[in-house]
Amino acid sequence: MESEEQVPILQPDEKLSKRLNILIEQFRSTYNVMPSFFVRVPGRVNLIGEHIDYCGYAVCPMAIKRDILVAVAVSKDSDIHLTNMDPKYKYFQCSMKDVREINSHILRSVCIRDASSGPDWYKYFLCGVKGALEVIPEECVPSGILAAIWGNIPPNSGLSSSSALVSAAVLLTAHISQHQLSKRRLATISASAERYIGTQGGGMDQAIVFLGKAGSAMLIEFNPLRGTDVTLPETAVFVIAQSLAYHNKASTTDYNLRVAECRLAAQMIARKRNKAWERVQRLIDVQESLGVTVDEMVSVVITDLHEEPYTLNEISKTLDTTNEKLREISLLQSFSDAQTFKLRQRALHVYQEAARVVKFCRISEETAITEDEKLRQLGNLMSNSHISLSKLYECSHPNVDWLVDKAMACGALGARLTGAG
Ligand code: ADP
Ligand code: NG1
Ligand code: MG
Repeated sequence: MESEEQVPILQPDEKLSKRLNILIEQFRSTYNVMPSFFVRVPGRVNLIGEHIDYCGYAVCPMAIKRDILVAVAVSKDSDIHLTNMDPKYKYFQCSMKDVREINSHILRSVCIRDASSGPDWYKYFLCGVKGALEVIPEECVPSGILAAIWGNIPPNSGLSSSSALVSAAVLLTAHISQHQLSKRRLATISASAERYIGTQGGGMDQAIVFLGKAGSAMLIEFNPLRGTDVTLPETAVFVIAQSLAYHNKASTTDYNLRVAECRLAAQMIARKRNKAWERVQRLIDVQESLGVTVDEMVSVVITDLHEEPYTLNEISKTLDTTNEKLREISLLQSFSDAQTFKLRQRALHVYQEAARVVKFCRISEETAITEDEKLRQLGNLMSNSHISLSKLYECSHPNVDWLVDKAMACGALGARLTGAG
């Protein structure tokens, strides 16, 4: 019997059945056998709560219909074979043993060293297989896997095509090994697995992929991971537009730099407030150790952190440590010696964005205000989120800002970038 905790069985409608038949044909013509099962994993749009999951704060995404579909069967040899419906993603084959044994640092560095266009597509799949193999007993896993992939989530558009692919690989590896894992476990494994690509993501994307429900957005909270349905006003319409500005997170340091800035900001505040900073990893940790609200953290940030960018030397001096130790416990990735860190701006964004998420969910469920007023308030929160991402977090792009301005000029109640930017 299916439980709430387990991934539901796919119930294809007419449109999906047509796609499955096309995928079966690709599978059969490539491997000369029929697939034995399929997995389907959605993309997501984040409504609010951007760049705060890795700081420990709740986010509010929803799953979308665009997906990654994979047809799968056991392979008689000991290899993973991958074919893709899109010819730009070339056929790939490697041994299961290599994926099992590959050192995570090697997979990560191999990926980072790739061209500026980002890691080869199959590496996202291998991250997922590797993540699953780490928790499934070796004797349960078949010697090899045949897979045919078909995705229609526009890549690099903030809709998390990569997490859908990684999560699909985790799910199919578990299923082919007859190893049942709960949705929450799959989400956690997928979040860790995707970090092998080189980015220190917070887990929002993989969580909504598995926990999301049709017809509602979801408040995703971390540690422990949990999802609560958020019912949006019936008249709310969300339009997703793509700026066509391209930026691959995995081949640049920008994303991890923001993660590091948040960690350093948390450690600096902890130190200034006489807390043991070495144990502080996330901005939520320091909030909890001070026992104050996120709103109060805004004043703490303004008091404790200055506006000018920090050098590593200044941070080490304040924390009474060395640059080497900081590189090891706080940066977790090499940055040039000239790198500076905008601690105040990043921390301000995080605490204010965390407060916006709480308000967004509260207003969505509010019964004492009119529908129009609800929409107006939700729209305002989304627009304020965008301003913060653009000005304090500096992760927008002129094309995205242009789209936001145009949307507002056309009568939208709010507009913002979604995803990492
Ligand atoms: P996002 O997750 O925002 O879409 P990323 O840069 O994180 O952007 O991931 C995009 C990458 O994921 C693509 O460059 C490609 O390597 C991989 N990918 C996405 N969709 C597919 C697909 N349908 N088939 C193969 N690889 C895909
Ligand atoms: P994108 O780049 O949109 O998939 C990334 C992270 C999320 C979150 C957002 C910013 C991964 C896989 N995803 O999402 O965890 O931090 O940026 O809110 O790293
Ligand atoms: Mg991605």
